[in-house]
Amino acid sequence: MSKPKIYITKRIPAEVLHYLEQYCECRMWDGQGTPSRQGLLDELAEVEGLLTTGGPVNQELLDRAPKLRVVSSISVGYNHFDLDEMRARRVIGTHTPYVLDDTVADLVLALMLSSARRIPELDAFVKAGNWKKGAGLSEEDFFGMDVHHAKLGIIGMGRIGEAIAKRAVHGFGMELLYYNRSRRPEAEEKYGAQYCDLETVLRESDFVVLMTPLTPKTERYIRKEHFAMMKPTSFFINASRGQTLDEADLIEALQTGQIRGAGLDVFDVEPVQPDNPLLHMANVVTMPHIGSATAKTRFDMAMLAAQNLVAGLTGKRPPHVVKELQSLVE
Ligand code: 8YV
Repeated sequence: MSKPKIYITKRIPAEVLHYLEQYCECRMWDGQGTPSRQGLLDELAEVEGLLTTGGPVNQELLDRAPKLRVVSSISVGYNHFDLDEMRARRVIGTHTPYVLDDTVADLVLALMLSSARRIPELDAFVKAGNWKKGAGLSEEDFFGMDVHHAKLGIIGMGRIGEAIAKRAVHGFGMELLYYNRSRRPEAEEKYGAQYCDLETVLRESDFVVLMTPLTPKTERYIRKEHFAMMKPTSFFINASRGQTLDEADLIEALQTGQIRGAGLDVFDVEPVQPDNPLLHMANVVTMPHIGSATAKTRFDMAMLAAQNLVAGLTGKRPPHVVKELQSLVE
């Protein structure tokens, strides 16, 4: 029997490709990054499986892929899936939860520490040769804010939220508030997290971490009125998706001193545009959407995505079908 054809939209580790080749006829994009939209659409006519990292899986793409049965994303977020279209065409969608939780949580703590202790700003100061006697600087010019024993508010207490809570409580003795659609008794028991409404989390926290997945309900979820509730000494950290907040409102909150600073791994438009005011604020630490980007975690994500794809194409139930499409495999 011939193997199902699959297309892979980015270079993946050789070991993962070898695994896939046992079960599938693989074509992999071997340029930088990912193919252009047109380049991708032109690959899909015969494809039964797609291994991807982003880019809309929508009507346009599905029309060009009449044989497609499984889309496996090398990501935990799947806001790029048009779930209604996929359900209507019985295309299974899978993602890669669990394997990236600790790596993303590490980055969130790094964003908290680097924004509160002004690490990129002061690193640039030292490297520019400005740390010298007689420069007219006082001790206070280098002051930051303490992370240890501060109050952390987590919006979105999922698996990554819990990994952040663990670090914050066990490593930094932080006090924890959280807001989530439903209560998370485990986070309450293990980390003493206190369940509050959104307003209390925003009003009382020294650090607010936004970790909610992007869905139609969470689009532009945090806006002007929410930033206005935060303390002027507080920091806002986002490692979910840029569209979970109103970026113009965040910029205004930073410009007007409503909040003290921000640590951002994600942006409304990515790659972030050079004229985005966030790139020109000393109190904002930016990263190029690399929450999960360590060699080990990216390997684990690619392997898990490959296993999901193979399972779906060989008639087995893939381990990580996204919850909205579970009905397709029941
Ligand atoms: C990126 C992420 O999607 O998993 C997610 O949802 O945001 C990230 O891991 C990943 O970088 C794409 O390869």
